[in-house]
Amino acid sequence: MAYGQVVIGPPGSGKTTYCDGMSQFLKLIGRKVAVINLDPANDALPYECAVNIEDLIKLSDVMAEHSLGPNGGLVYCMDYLEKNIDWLQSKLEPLVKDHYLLFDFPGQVELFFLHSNAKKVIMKLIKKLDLRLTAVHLVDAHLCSDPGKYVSALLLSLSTMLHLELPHINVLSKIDLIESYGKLAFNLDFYTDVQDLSFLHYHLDQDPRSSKYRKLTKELCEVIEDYSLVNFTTLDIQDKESVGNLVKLIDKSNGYIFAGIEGSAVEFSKIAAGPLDWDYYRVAAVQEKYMKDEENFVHND
Ligand SMILES: Nc1nc2c(ncn2[C@@H]2O[C@H](COP(=O)(O)OP(=O)(O)OP(=O)(O)O)[C@@H](O)[C@H]2O)c(=O)[nH]1
Ligand SMILES: [Mg+2]
Repeated sequence: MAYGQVVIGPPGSGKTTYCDGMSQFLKLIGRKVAVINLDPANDALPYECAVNIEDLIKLSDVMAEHSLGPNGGLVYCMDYLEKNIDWLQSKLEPLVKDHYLLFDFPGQVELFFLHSNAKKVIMKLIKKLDLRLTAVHLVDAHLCSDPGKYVSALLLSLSTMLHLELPHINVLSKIDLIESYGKLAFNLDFYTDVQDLSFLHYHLDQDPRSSKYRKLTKELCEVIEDYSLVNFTTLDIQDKESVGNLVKLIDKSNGYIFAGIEGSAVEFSKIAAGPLDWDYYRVAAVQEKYMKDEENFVHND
């Protein structure tokens, strides 16, 4: 069994930089990390990659051979990867024994909420190699500076979560730059917690383009709230504390924190479903305190 992350998000949201920074951080805390580049358009990789899709198929070849543009070419490459999943499986087999895996995916978001190839690749790997993966969905924090773009980011995050069906963490990336886009209409908590989107309506009305779609946007916001699935955490990839907090969240979501627990699943569920010792002690402590207080009270009398 191996643990890892599927790093996805719109173009330029920081996926490749994230894989680089995250692998450095994880190595610093003592994990063996393998970064797998599944973006055939990634030509200048900042990290040393353990597996590179370029060794299987090159985007430039696909575009030339099939007269496709870069986006069509990428869909073709994902399709080709799915058909040749054995190639990827054989490359990953020696790594899964002791490595933590980071998958760097392309930024074409339609691959993750519309087409099924990328999802099938992930699902096949999970099944064949017994992987525990979390989808880390990066969205540029810049989108918070415009209410219309923010609603799009929410919709994209929701559709990706529903499509991929993986443990999922949405991240507002490049949070260090947020102040450079001017003052936000709300506190950052509003954008990360996604609690009450009705507050956005006033701001959407200020823009004549968005006010035209007021009713549609209102309905979309209601859909997002009804599902109640989307929230964000923030990330500045150069800040160790920020990366560390995200690692804690990811470790909880894919079960890495339980990796050290010995014993079978049955034993584990016995512990999980067992009586809560701490509750007993808490009650006992409260009772003790209560009795002492009463004693003092009686003495003072
Ligand atoms: N300030 C800041 N810049 C960042 C951060 N993360 C990424 N960047 C910058 O954002 C730009 C795009 O980053 P990439 O890692 O190439 O983004 P990507 O999502 O892999 O892009 P595609 O693969 O083309 O979809 C680069 O110039 C990075 O240096 C961050 O946390 N803070
Ligand atoms: Mg990239």
